[in-house]
Amino acid sequence: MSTHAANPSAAQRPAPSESHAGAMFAVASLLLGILVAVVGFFALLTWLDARHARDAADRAAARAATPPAAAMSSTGALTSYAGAAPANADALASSHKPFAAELPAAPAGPVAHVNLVLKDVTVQIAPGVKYTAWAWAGGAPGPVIHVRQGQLVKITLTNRGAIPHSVDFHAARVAPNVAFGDVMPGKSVSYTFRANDPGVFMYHCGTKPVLMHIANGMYGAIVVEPNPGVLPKADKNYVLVASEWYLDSNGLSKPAQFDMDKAHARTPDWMTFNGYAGQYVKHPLTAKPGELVRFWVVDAGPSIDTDFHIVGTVLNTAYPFGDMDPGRALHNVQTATVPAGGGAVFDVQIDKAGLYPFVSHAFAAVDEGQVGLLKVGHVEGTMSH
Ligand SMILES: [Cu+2]
Repeated sequence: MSTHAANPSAAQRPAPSESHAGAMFAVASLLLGILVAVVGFFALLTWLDARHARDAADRAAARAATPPAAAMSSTGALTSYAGAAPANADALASSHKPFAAELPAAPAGPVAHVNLVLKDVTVQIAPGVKYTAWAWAGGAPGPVIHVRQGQLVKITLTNRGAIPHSVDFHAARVAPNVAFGDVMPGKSVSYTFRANDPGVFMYHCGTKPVLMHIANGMYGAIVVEPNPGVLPKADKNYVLVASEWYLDSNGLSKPAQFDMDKAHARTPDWMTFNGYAGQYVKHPLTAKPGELVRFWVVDAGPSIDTDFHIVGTVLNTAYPFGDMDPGRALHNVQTATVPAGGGAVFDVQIDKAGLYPFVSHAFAAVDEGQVGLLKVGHVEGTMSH
């Protein structure tokens, strides 16, 4: 042990000797040497680690490039039938009777009786495009149901299809294992719930595989009208149910059926409001200038959100996610997302006469049919977006 270090007074010397400076230099050099060695060691570790990571990445990439035979699905080679149309598509679009978007009246009295009858039917989802659907009351979406907040809703589901089905109401707070169970072909089942939550909600078949049952047309909307005085009175009320269709053929010569690979890849052939591509382009919804128009929108999916937008105006009031508390509403927004399995309500007031397209502004959806027109005032002609 150095006497300098052992003697506290040594560190206080005003002028250290030559030998002391030399010792300090030697110690500093040693420390520097150790530091270089340590830094070098960690650099080596880092390099090894990076090389290991790169090797792992290379191995993963190689695995991805050569998947085992069982995992080799047709993803990436799916055939799209988007836009398939017969020569007389325009005439068919004109003669098509559009799904009634007008909100029906809510039943009077304390109980709302809802009868849903399920059938296997062939529906049209675009001009000349047929699809083998599982649907309620003859089409997809199922009937628009309108009840008042606080009403008791009595659901009766009758299965006239070939396989078991069920019905799940998003407006209900009930034990799903009790209420939403499967109904065998030829049978009926009933359950009740109190519609305490206002808004617009999806209902759908919840039988496995749910993706297939929804995609095949087993969905609809229920509007639970908020208590009187909560919302400003609307002059027009329209209900739109957005959905996707996944086809195994173009559906022109024979009805198309569900394609699970496309549904998993979320690459629909058609996307619609109320089940039929572009039906409100040929048959616009209407309003007078200055009227308050309320859209009750559900996105049935099964998998893709709807980004609701009206071209040429701004949504005066949006009730996102169907939360009908006016204190939480949004004002003057351009586009609002309605999630798959969710709902939202939009109020618009348009002063200038014209044709105003309503779309999902995720624009692939427009190309695939999720577009309609709101015709304000007396306007000639039509347009699509
Ligand atoms: Cu079903």
